[in-house]
Amino acid sequence: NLTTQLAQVTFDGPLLNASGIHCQTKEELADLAATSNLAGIVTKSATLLPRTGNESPRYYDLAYGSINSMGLPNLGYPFYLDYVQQETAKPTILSVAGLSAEDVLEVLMDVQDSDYQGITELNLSCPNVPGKPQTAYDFVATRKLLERVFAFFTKPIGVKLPPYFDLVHFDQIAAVLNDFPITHVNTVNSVGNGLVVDVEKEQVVTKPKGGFGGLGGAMILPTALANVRALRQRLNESIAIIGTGGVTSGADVFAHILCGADMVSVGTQVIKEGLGVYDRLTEELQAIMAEKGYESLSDFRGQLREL
Ligand code: ORO
Repeated sequence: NLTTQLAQVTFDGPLLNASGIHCQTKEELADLAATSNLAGIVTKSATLLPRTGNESPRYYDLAYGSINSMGLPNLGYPFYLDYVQQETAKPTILSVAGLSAEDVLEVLMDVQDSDYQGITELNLSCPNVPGKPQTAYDFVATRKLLERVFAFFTKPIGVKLPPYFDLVHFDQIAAVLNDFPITHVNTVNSVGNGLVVDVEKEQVVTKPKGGFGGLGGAMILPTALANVRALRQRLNESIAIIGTGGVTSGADVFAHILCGADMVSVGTQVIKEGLGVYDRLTEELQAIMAEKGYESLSDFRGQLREL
């Protein structure tokens, strides 16, 4: 039994797509709706206006992960808001991003006024829009934005966070988030502004921002697990956690849950392997659970042992 709860919504299993992965167009979203062992659908982060995103090449596959600098290409929020109100195959998470606080508030006001009753996720951590900082690295700005959001927003909403690397920063972001009725945090977004060097060509591998981009995949697993664990130790119990980052196997899914994740999302590995990855991860997770004698995710969630 792999069912899990998030914000009063029941999911058949723990696995989600990472936002941005195969979830931008109507066709891609239809593929997700038809994907077995994918328990819910997260949309591409939607902005006020449609965006074509950054110049290509803007995604590069590596043996140890990926680097991307997509720049929030998306069809504009009305498309995704319409989609989540129609999709019925699985629960949805409507991801929303903004180029300014005003943009975010305008989009969220429309979500509030719509018939959508599902979960929304505010992306505070896109590293790839030139000139725009990652909001959640600014604790004061994050608090101010959430104050403005919760002045009118009454539907389930969580936040997508960037990775933090200093224990003090975990304390600081948790202190902000614990003051608001957020449903969940999704941790982590890509590790921002990495740089991949092609030694043979003596050049970068992606075009935007001189080659700087968000890192994902196997190389970020320990960072993702640290963020899940550190936030689980600090956030109110009422705030669920979606663990994102570095999942390539069922053991990695198990590790995320052991660190405290309620659900786990998969990005880079979907690009490498295709949507069949969710079946493989589920089989591997179930094999590990059977071997250990666990019947449900709650049997081991958050139970990581220290030495
Ligand atoms: N890429 C990421 O890695 N995270 C985001 O939130 C957004 C993008 C992008 O569109 O570039």
